[in-house]
Amino acid sequence: MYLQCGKFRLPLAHPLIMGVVNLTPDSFSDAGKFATPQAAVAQAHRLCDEGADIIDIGGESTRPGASGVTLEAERRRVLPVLEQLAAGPVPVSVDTQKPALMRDAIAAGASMINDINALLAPGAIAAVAASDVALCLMHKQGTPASMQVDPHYDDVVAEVLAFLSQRAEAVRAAGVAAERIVIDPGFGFGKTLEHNLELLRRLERFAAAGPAVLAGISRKSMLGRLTGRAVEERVYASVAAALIAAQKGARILRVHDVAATRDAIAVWRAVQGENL
Ligand code: HH2
Repeated sequence: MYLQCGKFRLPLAHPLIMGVVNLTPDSFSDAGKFATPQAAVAQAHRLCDEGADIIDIGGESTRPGASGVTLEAERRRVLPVLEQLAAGPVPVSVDTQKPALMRDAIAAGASMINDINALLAPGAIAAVAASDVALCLMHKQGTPASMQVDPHYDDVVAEVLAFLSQRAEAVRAAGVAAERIVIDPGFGFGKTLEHNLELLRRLERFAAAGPAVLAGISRKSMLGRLTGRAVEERVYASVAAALIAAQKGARILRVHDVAATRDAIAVWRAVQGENL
């Protein structure tokens, strides 16, 4: 099994580590530390040195309560960084909901489009279908502005899985090869702590659905609720969550702390008897 990710073919025999670089002034997880292109590129190189298999860059914060940014502002944040990273040895994913930026990013060498809106925006599927980039389809309930107000599900696992299966089908119907599709239950996106825990507990069901599963739990508020710790002190909880997700079949771990995650995965793989 492999993921077609632009010109890269990434084996999925063991979990890949996706290192996050937020180009926003207002991300919950790193609060504007990488908002200049130089700082962002330096951070991306650091994460690659630490063992990231994919770098995810994003120019719009999606934290609960965030308001959106204009296409122009998002372009100004993302494209200069992408242009500097695209020729490197590690595939670059662009985290965006905007079809126009998806097109620009693919033209500028992005290998993956990571859409928290599961390509639901008009024109999004058409913007990506004819390329060879990987596509991450994420579930959310509501929009970042209001999603944590009162999330409700009768059966969170069944509903999120049904949504992701439908979205994967819609993308396949547009001619996208199965090897390009990734699904993500969207931890923290319109979910209570109990919803998030139930999704993690049952992650095998997503892994059994077919497409590779991405889990993005790193530093999120569910970990703050469980540990009582501030965002910058959630590395141990993040590693624990990533390891649980990996054991339950996640094939891409979206994390801020690459070195720590890589070490945990190395131990797990060794215990499984893999030759490293
Ligand atoms: N989480 C965030 C952003 N993008 N994409 C996917 N596929 N899955 C996720 O869980 C996910 C995501 C939120 O985290 P972060 O990028 O650190 O923060 P912010 O949105 O505030 O920039």
